[in-house]
Amino acid sequence: MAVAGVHRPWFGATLKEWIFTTDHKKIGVMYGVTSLLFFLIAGISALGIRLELFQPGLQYMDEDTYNALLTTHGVLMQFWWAVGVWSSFGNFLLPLMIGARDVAFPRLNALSYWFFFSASVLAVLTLLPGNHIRMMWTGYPPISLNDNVGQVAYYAFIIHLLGASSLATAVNLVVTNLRMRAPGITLGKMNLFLHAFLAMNVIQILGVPALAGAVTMLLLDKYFHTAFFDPSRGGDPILYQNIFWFYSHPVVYVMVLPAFGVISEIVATFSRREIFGRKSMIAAIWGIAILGFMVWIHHMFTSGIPDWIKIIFSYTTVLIGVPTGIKIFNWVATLYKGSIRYTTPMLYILSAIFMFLIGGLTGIPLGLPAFDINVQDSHFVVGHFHYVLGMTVTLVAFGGFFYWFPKVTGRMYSEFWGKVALVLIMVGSNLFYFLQLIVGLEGMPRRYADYPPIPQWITLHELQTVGAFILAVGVGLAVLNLVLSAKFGPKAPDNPWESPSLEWLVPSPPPPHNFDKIPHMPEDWDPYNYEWLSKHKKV
Ligand code: HEM
Ligand SMILES: [Cu+2]
Repeated sequence: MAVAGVHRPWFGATLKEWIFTTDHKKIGVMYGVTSLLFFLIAGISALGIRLELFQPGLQYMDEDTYNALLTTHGVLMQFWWAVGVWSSFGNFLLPLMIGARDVAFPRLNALSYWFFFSASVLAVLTLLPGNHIRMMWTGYPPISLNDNVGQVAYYAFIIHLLGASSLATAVNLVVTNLRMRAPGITLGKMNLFLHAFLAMNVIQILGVPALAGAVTMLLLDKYFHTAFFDPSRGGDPILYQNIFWFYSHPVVYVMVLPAFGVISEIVATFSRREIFGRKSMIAAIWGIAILGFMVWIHHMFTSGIPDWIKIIFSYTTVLIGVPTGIKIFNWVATLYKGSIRYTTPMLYILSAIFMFLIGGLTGIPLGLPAFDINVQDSHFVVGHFHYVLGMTVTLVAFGGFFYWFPKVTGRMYSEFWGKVALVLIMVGSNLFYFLQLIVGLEGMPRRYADYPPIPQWITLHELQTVGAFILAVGVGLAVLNLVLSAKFGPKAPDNPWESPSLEWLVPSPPPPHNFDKIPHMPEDWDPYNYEWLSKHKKV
């Protein structure tokens, strides 16, 4: 069964074609390039932070610059990398996987990207000296109501642009997924990647308005003299925290659910079998999405919340470990008795599962107020979310980049350098983040540019900085591998991984309209039926 005929490469488009395109594949590539670029900028600001923390005292910058770097790092990593990178995967892959020619609203899709791009330009401008924003990614009042933290209006505008972009993308992808699946691709036969994206986009649609509301109220307080949050005029700063975390806890699942989807695809392909407990996987995705909206108070255990509320949210937080555990169990059970192929993407994904385990296991005690009040706002929390968010999302994104690289570019990456990069990333990041957990347990507060010259702390900080630089070299190698292979890599076959999932049944790179005829998927087809492919050799 051939699902696409003429091979017309779309990749060599002119600048004008890139700018005016409504092709989901080009837009996906543009998201990928933008978010990777911002990942690098955010990474470089992190190296600045780590350099300053190498020794006690202030060596390289003043506190204000430190705060600006930390804000830039946090905002870019979360919104541009951990959220933004999935717009790349979603845009490129979703229509291909469901047998559609494009998303439901292609022009809206282009608008989403250009909103994202405009926000990107504005964000880059905050790096200029007079333009710094210094209120951290959380923007808590009353600090954010002070005049010395930078332009709140500017920051709010960036968030609104991003929010509009995310909302439009989310609506677009949900409609595409639900309305445009080719005949034969039932909900039950949908890739787990698509289920994860569906849930993630629903979270965006429900959550983004809350964040937009929070920053709008902040704006009104700052410039129009309302008093939602300003305690000096009778406002309640805790109200901001509630609204902010109502979105910003679920957003961690916006970052990690797509990663779960990608993990499932890659684990299945390279174990040559369907994901163990596929239905329970789908249930777990939705369980996480729903429970994710019921745990936000765990970010506020030290904000003077009544005890009975803390207890309820402690239960819900620990409960979310159950669907999360189910997913990890199912991936491992898939590997068991699978015929595993240790390709570069597979090794990134296996490393990601390992890192997620450490991240998840540090999250559970944080969900218990009795433990959390001791480490709140310490480097322990920073270590926790760098395991789950920093490393899991990053490893999965790179695993996904390598996995779909042949499809996107029509070329192969270097297996050898992909693996070398992974070794450096794993050594560097564990040296960095594990010691961050330890120095946090010993009381190192987060967001401080300086620390007392306790000999053990100095050693722990020095080693972390060394780890951060090893990690950076690994990431640099991985990016270089992608960039150079896109130009010089050997030609890739259409389906190098021998997967029956629909995106692999079209040429690499896919032709402009993906499918000449909308495919009708036969009864015996399934994206994870690896025997199906050998019976239909022609594709
Ligand atoms: C079993 C799963 C998890 C549990 C039980 C858990 C629990 C927690 C708790 C209780 C906190 C608040 C700690 C404090 O501020 O004192 C926290 C912070 C955080 N977690 Fe998790 N977490 C889990 C998974 C994740 C995942 C998957 C991500 C991201 C992909 C994530 C990202 C974060 C972030 C970003 C913060 C800190 C936010 C900030 O204050 O700036 N967590 N986690
Ligand atoms: Cu949370």
